[in-house]
Amino acid sequence: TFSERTFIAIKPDGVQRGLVGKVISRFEERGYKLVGLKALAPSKELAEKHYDDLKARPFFAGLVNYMTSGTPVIAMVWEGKDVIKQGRAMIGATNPLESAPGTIRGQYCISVGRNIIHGSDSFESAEKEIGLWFGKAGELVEWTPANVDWIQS
Ligand code: YYY
Ligand code: MG
Repeated sequence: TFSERTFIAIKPDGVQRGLVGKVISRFEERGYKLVGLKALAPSKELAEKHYDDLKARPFFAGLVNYMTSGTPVIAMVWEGKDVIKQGRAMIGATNPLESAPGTIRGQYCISVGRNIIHGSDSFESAEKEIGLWFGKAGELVEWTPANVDWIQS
């Protein structure tokens, strides 16, 4: 639907490598609307909750360490038509060696453990992740871009 929202995060490697603007530009230029944005160094508790479904996997501890390196993560909520699925397509496959050229991971990275960006994979995970990262009232903004009729019909 038009008001569908997804959680997108630029991971610490994406921030250190100066890719924040490029990632934001792709979503903006596609026609999606930014409704939440903040920089934060997530706690271990937040990182573990975020990746809760992967806690039995062998890479889990390393993944949490990487996310909680002390370098900030850029946490965002983007809104628009089919943004959950389209966001995943724009990001590319989890393993950057399998991400199509032109996707974010396919253009900017080569290692699954340093794949620079996160995107929600379903409506349920989007709801969970938005609540986890933007749980406080007033952190998300409802607004209407002036060009909305030129992007959505
Ligand atoms: O949603 P996505 O990020 O594309 O992949 P997930 O399967 O949810 O895994 C989350 C995160 O874990 C992935 O972005 C990198 C890391 N990871 C890993 O380090 N090694 C793997 N074999 C699989 C995933
Ligand atoms: Mg995932």
